[in-house]
Amino acid sequence: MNNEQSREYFIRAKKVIPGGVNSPVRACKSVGCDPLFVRKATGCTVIDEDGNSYVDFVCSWGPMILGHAHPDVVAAIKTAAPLGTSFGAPTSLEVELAELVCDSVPSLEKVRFVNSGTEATMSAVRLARGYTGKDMVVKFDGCYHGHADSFLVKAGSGLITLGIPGSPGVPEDIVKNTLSIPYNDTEVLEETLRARADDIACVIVEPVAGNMGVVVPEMEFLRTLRSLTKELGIVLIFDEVITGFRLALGGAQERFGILPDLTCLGKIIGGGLPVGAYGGRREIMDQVAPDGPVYQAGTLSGNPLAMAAGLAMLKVVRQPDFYSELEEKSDWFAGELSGIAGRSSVPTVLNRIGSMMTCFFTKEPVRDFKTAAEADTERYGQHFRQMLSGGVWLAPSQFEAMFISAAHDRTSMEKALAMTESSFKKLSD
Ligand code: KE4
Repeated sequence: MNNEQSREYFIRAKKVIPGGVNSPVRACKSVGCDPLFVRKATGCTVIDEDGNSYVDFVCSWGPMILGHAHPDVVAAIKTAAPLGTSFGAPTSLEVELAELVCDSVPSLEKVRFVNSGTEATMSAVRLARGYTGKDMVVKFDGCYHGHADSFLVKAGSGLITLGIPGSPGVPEDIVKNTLSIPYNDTEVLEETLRARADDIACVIVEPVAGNMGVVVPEMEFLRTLRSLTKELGIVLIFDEVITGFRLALGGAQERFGILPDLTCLGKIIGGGLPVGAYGGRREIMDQVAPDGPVYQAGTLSGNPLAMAAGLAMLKVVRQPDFYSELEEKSDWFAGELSGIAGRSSVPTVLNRIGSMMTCFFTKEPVRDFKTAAEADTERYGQHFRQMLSGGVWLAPSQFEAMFISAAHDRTSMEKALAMTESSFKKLSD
């Protein structure tokens, strides 16, 4: 496969952009290869700068649930652009999108648009702190909520080891209020919340984890989380940046029937343009400026092109049968993938819910960060490179999700499955 153009762009990029990329995981360091530069994408196919085409299971890390360059989304952007690209003033588009988002997500009475998932989660945590008057935040090992300081703590910085910075540049003073405890561990959860209820403003959780690879919550864990936070006056924040509009129209909270106090959204909600959002009960959201004292702002929040793209996307996913058809297709693909893995001698565990899944190269079930970390990342890297050379683009990290979109057809999925079978044969040699 000729990667000459990508190689040249990468050399140029590294001179003017840190690591040659605008987000670290795109550098493909953990899978032992250089990044390919994308020229264009349509449907479930991505074409790189050398003209090589790939069946895409990254889907821009989740947003492209309709597939790339969906005609309705492209048309919406084309219609909006000539009317002006940003005003710094309210528009009808953001009202329409806010109404549709609140109508779609069960716990949302009000929503504020921002420009990324990170902005959404950092704002939701500030709001929870402002609303409760308490400072502590509880998160879970292996869950990622964007790169705001208070989230960048070392895993396991729980009750015993208060927040330890997970990155240089993050002051201990900031993360000492963040506790990180194991996902799916109901006992530690109860112990932590009861011990520090008077100090804990909120718990933030990925209701299905996507950032340690896909890890599905045990229902007892999620139900206990909801009941305990209600009992103890702690704000429950569902970070649905990945699961929102992915697992159901109303996200994980609709799928599981568990309603948080605040929800963070991103990715899909912008149809591929930069949109994040946080929202929840009116009583809490009315604390946000200018109505309330909790400050949050953004020059490009509610950007008209992004709102137009988000509206177009939402109108497609709100069509009857959208999610049932995606579920059926994903179910078939996961079944075939499990069959291939089961027939090979390569130890793998497939975690899947809806149209998001991860094939872990490990023997034991993966139910939290500790068991996810047992996976053989070397072997994953070899699998990634073999699949890429066969024209299939997987997430360049064992600890991410792969996504099925409405644009994945039987032919593209069968190609990916055939490549998987051939890759597994090489892995078991
Ligand atoms: P952004 O700031 O990247 O829009 O969203 C942060 C974020 C928040 N919450 C969850 C559950 C997320 O998954 C993310 C971002 N996800 C990663 C990959 N899983 C984005 C990819 C990247 O960092 O380049």
